[in-house]
Amino acid sequence: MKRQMPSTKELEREIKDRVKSMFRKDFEDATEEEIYRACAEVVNDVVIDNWLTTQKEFVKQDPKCVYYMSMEFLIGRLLGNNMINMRGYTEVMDALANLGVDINLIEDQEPDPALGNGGLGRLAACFLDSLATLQYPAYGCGIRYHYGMFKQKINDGFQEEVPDDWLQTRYPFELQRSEYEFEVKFGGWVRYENQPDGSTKYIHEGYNSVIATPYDMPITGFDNGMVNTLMIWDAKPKEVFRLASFERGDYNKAVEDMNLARNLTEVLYPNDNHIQGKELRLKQQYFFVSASLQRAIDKYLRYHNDIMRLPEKVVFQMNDTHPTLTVAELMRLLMDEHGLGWDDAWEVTTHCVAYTNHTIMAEALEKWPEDIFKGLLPRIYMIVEEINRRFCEEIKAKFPGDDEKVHRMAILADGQVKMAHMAICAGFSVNGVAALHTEILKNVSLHDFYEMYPEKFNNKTNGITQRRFLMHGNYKLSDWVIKKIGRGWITDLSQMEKLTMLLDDKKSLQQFMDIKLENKKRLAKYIFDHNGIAVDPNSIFDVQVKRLHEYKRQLLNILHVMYLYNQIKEHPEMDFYPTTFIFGAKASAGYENAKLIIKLINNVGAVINNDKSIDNKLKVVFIEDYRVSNAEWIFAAADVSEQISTASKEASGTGNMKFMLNGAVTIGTMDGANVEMYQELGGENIFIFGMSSDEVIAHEKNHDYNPVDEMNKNPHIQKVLSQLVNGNYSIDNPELFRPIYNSLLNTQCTERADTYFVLKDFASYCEAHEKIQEAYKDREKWARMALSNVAHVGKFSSDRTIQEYVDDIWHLDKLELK
Ligand code: NBG
Repeated sequence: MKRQMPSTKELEREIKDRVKSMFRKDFEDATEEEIYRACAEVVNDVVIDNWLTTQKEFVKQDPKCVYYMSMEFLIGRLLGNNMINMRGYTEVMDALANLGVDINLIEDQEPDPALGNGGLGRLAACFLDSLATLQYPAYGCGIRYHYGMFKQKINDGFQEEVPDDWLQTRYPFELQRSEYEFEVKFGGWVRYENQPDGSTKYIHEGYNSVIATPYDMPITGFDNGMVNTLMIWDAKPKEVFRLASFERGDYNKAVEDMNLARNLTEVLYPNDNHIQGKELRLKQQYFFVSASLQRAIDKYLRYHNDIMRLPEKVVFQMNDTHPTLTVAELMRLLMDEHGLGWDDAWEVTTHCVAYTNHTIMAEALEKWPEDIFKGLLPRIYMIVEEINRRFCEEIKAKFPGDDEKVHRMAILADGQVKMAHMAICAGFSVNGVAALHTEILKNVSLHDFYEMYPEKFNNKTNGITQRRFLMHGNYKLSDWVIKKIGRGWITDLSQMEKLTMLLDDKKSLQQFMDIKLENKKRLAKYIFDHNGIAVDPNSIFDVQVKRLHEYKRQLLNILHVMYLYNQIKEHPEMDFYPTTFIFGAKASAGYENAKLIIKLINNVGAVINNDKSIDNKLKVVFIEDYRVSNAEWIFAAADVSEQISTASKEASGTGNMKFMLNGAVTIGTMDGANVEMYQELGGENIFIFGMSSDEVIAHEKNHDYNPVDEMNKNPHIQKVLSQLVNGNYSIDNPELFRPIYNSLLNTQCTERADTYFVLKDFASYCEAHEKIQEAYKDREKWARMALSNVAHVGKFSSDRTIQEYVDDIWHLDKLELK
């Protein structure tokens, strides 16, 4: 039976009791942190009961389930999310209010678990939310990084990285499950033994190993009593005593094992759309893949005896290439531990694994040097060699005489192990994350593979969960929508369509805009408290928040701000609607160009924000430490959403959808899921600019783009570029921004200059912004555009995405819950 949250009255009592039993304090004397912990336990009580019930039904009904394999789960804070999903948010809020405490302050005590970089990790978290809400059994499998995504401090305009010690105090929403520990082995060598029956036995020796210990986190569905599990793995050394006494006095090895365990799960690599080829990263990948597969097979064999029928109950979805070792490790377990021959093991594996591609960026394609790979995973390497041998035979048979093609497609080539090639070779499904992205995969970046296995390729356009990004982040709008069209949209976002009936209702439009203003005031206060900058909530809030990457073109945005500033200075009389440009972005710690762009944004802000002569027409704000928790408030407050990547480069984007859900109007290129937003919205409710992906791809192919031409024909660009290097924005060190200037214009080497076509799209971007200015001045028209965005957001729920994965790829069984 589903357990409900207690009533407000009961909650008041329970929270007070908890504070007393946990901290031996009266409520009045408790700190906010202590109250948070008490609330977490009260909510946990309900969650745990439902978790138990779900797991019991799981055993009884024996449904097929998905293991979502991902190096990243950017789950964000759980207290608020769990309260919403258990339908007790308002009750807790009221209980706390009755006790004289603001729920926001309490929620703010929770560390924001940032076990992910950006879109890829947040997508995984949204998927788990939707799976539980749709009652599909699922496990998230990942790593319990001790330090998640770093905290960003801005010091003199520069980014500084500070470790994110989210486990400093016990995290209330995780549960260590020591009963499910497994050993994972690295290094050593493989010995063969011929068996009497003619088969060969492979024995792994001389390895180092760690114990993988899982921590389970509950993933609650919305209002259905369903609770799935996110299992994140931590590493610990084999018992020190055992090491010393059983490893034949090999003290060095004991120390090595201990260090291995200590380092393995220490930190998340802070790279988004970029691979750092570090051996430790490969170790992390194998570690969580091996542990997760062992647990999955263990669970399967507890209730079934025919391992050949594993695909009937289990599917492993590989979130990008990071967990591709799933292929070879599953083969190893099936053959070496469970006695299958190659053909049977391959049959099972290729019906259990599927692969999602999340990018076409070349620097994100995972390739491991063969020697590192072989040294670290000797048995796995042997298996990969055999997979590769058979795969190359298959290519030759299908395309006789095309040796070039075999070389291009091989898993082992040029001294490297190509992870995507293995994922596609073994996966029964290969999907992209937006329609355009999937087309580019098929026609350009994975064309060879598409020719070989057209039936594997399919599209699953990304989505987001409306429970977190509207109900929790923007409860005012959420309540208003409930008043207007009921509650159906909470689990069926397509019902937002009903809002179209309000598009000509002046009173509703006004209410809608009043809520936006309230949200802008909330953000303005946050900005004042954190940045000391006073921004006018009545100005246009024009926002770009996402990871900093040159292809996402924050540079285009800030160059345009510099241009606007010039215009306002030159033409003080010009009719300009005051605008606040808001940025938030973390740059990977080693990505110099990206970090310099952050500095540029901050320096431009410092000049503009302090220039009294422009009468507060322009403000530039860089929000420090952009993360899930402040993102929710930022989306709620945005008027304009900047989705301006170079066409073809952003596989999908998901921030674009979160803004749309909150009634911001997009300025964007025809890239990623923007294309589908455009289709849902019609051209009049979105501002599209710039080159198409076909044009970009053609320029890249023909090498015929010269940014100097763009500069020469546009005096505004000339002026802005000269201001990059004349000390305008860096008096003390006029050369500071020279690397940015060179990246755009590098006259020695035009082929590599302005890789992302910033100057090429500049004029068209300026024009689109002029249209936004015009549109915003007509307040009613703008309200209609903004509300249209909410009304047409239905497609972009992760509930829709998950249902498509289930129908086309996973074929899961729904769990029945009373
Ligand atoms: C990112 C893409 C985004 C996309 C997310 C989720 C990687 C490798 N890819 O466009 O850049 O929205 O994945 O699919 O992080």
